[in-house]
Amino acid sequence: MNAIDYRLMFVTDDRIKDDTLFFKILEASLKGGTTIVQLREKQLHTKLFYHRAQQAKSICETYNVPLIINDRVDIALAINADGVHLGQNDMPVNIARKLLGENKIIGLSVSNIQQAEASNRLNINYIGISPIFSTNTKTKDLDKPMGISGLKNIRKISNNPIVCIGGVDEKNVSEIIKNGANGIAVVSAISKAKNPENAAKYLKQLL
Ligand code: TZP
Ligand code: MG
Repeated sequence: MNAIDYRLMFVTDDRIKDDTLFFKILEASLKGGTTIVQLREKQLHTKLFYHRAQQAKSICETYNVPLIINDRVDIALAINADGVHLGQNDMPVNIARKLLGENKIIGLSVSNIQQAEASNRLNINYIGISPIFSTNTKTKDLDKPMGISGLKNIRKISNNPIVCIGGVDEKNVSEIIKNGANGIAVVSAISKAKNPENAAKYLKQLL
């Protein structure tokens, strides 16, 4: 697999129901310099999720940016996405790897040092520290924020690239990168910005 640029992951905002707006924001984020997209849908039925994924894939291809799918290995396979992002309670990594093959990206959320240690023994491409700071965007199954001290501890022991998610914005991005993360993953800092393209551009500059 080519080296993946994890610097700026845009995680799509499933609060946006209107498809036109949803894809407008996705495209703006790509114009602004998003380096990888994670399609995250917690509420859509499978058929609608699949259609959003198909469309997202075609937009990401135009910008030559990889698209990964949150939770759903089946949808990643169906649209030939570049990979998946899995949580601790999603499909086991070894099974996802079997299904996806060696050339796809698998990201895994970790919320503590034990999970990060265990992830060193898994066939994954990156870990997501989840959450690094507090956030209102995700309310279900959210662990305690790990903060910069958590990031530092995980950096010391992890073999994998690290992406930080949760409450990341232009005010804290520099500190995250300074402390060893390879990238940030954001929802609101782009999706809720007045101008999502400029927001992505600004975040990218800070990376
Ligand atoms: N996983 C951990 S925190 C989070 C997810 C999907 C939400 C991040 O959203 P925001 O708006 O960037 O804080
Ligand atoms: Mg999940």
